[in-house]
Amino acid sequence: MDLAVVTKYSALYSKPSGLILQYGTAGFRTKAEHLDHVMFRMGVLAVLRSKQTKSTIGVMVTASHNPEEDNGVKLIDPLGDMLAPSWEEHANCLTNADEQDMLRVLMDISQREAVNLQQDAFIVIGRDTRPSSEKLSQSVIDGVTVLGGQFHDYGLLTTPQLHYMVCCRNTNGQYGKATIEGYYQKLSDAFMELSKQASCIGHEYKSLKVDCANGIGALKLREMEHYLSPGLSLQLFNDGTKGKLNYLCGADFVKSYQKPPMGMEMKSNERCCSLDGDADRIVYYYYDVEGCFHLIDGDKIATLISSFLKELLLEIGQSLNIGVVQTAYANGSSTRYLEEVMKVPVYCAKTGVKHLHHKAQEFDIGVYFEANGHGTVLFSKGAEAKIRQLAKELEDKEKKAAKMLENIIDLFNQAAGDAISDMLVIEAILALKGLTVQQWDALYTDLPNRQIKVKVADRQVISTTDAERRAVTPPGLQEAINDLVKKYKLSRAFVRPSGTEDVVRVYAEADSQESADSLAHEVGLAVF
Ligand code: 16G
Ligand code: ZN
Repeated sequence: MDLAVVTKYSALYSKPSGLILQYGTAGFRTKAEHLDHVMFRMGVLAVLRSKQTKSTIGVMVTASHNPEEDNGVKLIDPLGDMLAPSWEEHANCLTNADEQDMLRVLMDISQREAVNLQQDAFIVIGRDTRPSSEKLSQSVIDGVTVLGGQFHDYGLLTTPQLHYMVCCRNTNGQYGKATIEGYYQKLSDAFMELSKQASCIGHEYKSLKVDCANGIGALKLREMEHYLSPGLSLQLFNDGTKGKLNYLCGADFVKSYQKPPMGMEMKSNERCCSLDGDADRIVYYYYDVEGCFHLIDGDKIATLISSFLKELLLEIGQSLNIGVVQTAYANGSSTRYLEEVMKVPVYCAKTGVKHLHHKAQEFDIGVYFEANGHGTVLFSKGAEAKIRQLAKELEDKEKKAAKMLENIIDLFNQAAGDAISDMLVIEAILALKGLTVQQWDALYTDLPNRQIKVKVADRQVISTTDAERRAVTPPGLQEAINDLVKKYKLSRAFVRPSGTEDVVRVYAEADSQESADSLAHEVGLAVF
């Protein structure tokens, strides 16, 4: 195979002059019309990565919660996880190379990574429902085939479903079958088993209202619905038949604005949830009888899940260690509750799923969630084997607990945070524990908080340490934040450059909403 063949075709996918993009926390993202060359080149890069790892690699075309006009692409590594950091660098070099430098960059990557160009390559591709996604995924396919790579195009898929497919294909089907039916079957089997256990206890599933952000989640939940019947009945809103993707709806909107999505019919005390545009995030919420809106974010999801897992481990008498991984955005009340009431160790990682995922791999059971609703639970190989063995060996109450744990393992998508899988886990836990959404919400009270964005000339002048909780540069900024924080009770604030937008993000929390708002505002001014 000769790399020069790439240059023959790449001119067809011309790079807008002067455009420089960075493979950020979730791959490349920008306006869809600027992405043709990126897609072609990422198809080529996926082939090199596949040859190097002798594994199937995934390419997902999506811009998640971004506006419909945007798009993006990310590569999925052999175990279904995010692309290795050294290859993110290669992705940057390749994407930003001028046409005449393409061959040199490709040769450089192949040499440095010792890629055997004669090795076979296999790529799987998925895309979200954006109008631009179909054409852009065709450009990925062109990049794959130009280097002789084989591929399977799954077409419309949620991001976590593609992670699942990659994981299945590289583990000889041990993780599951690499088809959409395989995914539905695996999750619904585990869910229905838990459902039986819940009805033994006398609790039934009820219906759940789901805001699908006018995205892929709606299509996939429609396909999955009959697998869940007669367990859970779903009422889908913002299913893409009328509204625009992510516009005034979806998990990111609900979390950021702390209000319900447009188009959702909510009655008081009804359990509702929102997915984001590629269905890897979920948040829950409800209106109380006084008409007050309550958001149940990723922190409270992590708390519900880890307390349930801890209870089950106690019942089976195993001292497997559980760790919870959060980011700096985690509400201070959640961290305090986990550490002081639940006595679970909590760790803070940098924003972006790859950082949390990495840290969570250190535990027998690693629970990780970002406050924005992105997360999952990882079980170490040893912990999983132990639990499966106990589910066979134990008796009575202990056996039941071990079986529940076994089903929970199968219900989680361990390759990536997955809104559909997380939703089913949450629904199962609520039913098994007989908890209402209000009781879940009452575990602790969130500290009032505020997030704002600040536009600056160069956001990279801000650098941080301590998992983004402290600013290192520019000089004096952290001292200024410290002084402002001292003015308020129960307060905390930090700043960080966004990895997906050209802005600096400011987070503040304090004992009242007024205090959180004014602390965020004052810290925002200090950033200039
Ligand atoms: C991306 C990340 C998400 C993170 C967000 C932060 C993945 C798959 N997605 O969407 O986890 O919360 O970026 O965005 O890692 P920001 O850097 O603009 O604040
Ligand atoms: Zn997403």
